[in-house]
Amino acid sequence: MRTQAAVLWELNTSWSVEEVELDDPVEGEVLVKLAASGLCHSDEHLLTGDIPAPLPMVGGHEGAGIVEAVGPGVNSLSVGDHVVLAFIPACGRCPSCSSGHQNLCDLGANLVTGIPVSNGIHRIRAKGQGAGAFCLLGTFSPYVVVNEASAVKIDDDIPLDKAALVGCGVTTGYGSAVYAAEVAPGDTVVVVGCGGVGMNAIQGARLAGAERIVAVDPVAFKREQASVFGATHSAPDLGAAYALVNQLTWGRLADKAIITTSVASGDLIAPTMSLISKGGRVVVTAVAPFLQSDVQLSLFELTLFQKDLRGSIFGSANPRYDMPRILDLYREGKLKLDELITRTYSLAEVNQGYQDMRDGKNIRGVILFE
Ligand code: CXF
Ligand code: ZN
Repeated sequence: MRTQAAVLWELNTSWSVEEVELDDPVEGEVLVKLAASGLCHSDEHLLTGDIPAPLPMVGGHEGAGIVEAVGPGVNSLSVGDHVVLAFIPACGRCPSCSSGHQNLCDLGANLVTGIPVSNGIHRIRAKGQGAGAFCLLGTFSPYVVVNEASAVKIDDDIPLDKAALVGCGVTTGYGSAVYAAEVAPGDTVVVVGCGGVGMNAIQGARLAGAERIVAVDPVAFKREQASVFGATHSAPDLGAAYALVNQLTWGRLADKAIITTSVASGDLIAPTMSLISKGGRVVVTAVAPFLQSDVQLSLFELTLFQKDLRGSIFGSANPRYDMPRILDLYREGKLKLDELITRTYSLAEVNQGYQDMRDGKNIRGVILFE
């Protein structure tokens, strides 16, 4: 079929919204008509080259919609099913999936190349050339063909524009607090960076029983919004956060800190490690540029204060278990999704959406399809 898509042709340019050719689903794949796609910072990482990937690539990895056709051999989904697309597929059979770590599924190996796991052949052609689908999804298009491992069935009553956010930002943030940081009742938690992922780390920390949640962000609008999601305090930078946490905890410092800035960098590690107490943990969820390898870290404190520094992808969550569970929390009014969406755009406005993100105007921008 012919459809529209936002394609990246060259680094540090902009998304080109153009007509592309999309193939029918093959064995194990489904065609999904999307209702919405979130604008996550990782697509910006693709544009800047922080995440090195072969181009052209159709962007977008945070989508939800309705299954319109199924290929041969698909047995987990039917036409008409409402689905959220997970930015890492979960095959259910590899060592990671079968040991409860679907976020590390072996099918994720081609996440960044965007080459379909089903048969290694591009499903999309742009200007006659094979194009990848970012995170094996490519949700900057009203139609996607994805492996059934990337699609999770959800209840029909959940609004799809809200559900889309659970495909990356919500689950990543929530899981960073609940699973990666293992926030416990009574904890003091610092969340560094309050965009679409950070706000959900705040929600996850609140649901896990944190007593104090300190939101750190230089943008006043984001610090204000953080209180809507459960932050109890805020600070504009790590220096101010240290003074605040020190005073709030009578010098014991925080139990957990979660880095969810738009871009991770080595110079964030030492000041964030200094926010946590003996036996505390720092989780790095933000993505750093591929070539970034310099980190300042007090190894003395790491050992003597038994501190823990941990990376996390997809919030260390299991998409097939956690995404429907998060949507249940939303339905029960215990986790906010509506408030995450600051502005909506048409596909043609995708570059405006990213400019608004760069300008710090959005918690989440969302593309709505027809
Ligand atoms: C990213 C993580 C790095 C690979 C692409 C997707 N996560 C989501 O935003
Ligand atoms: Zn994302």
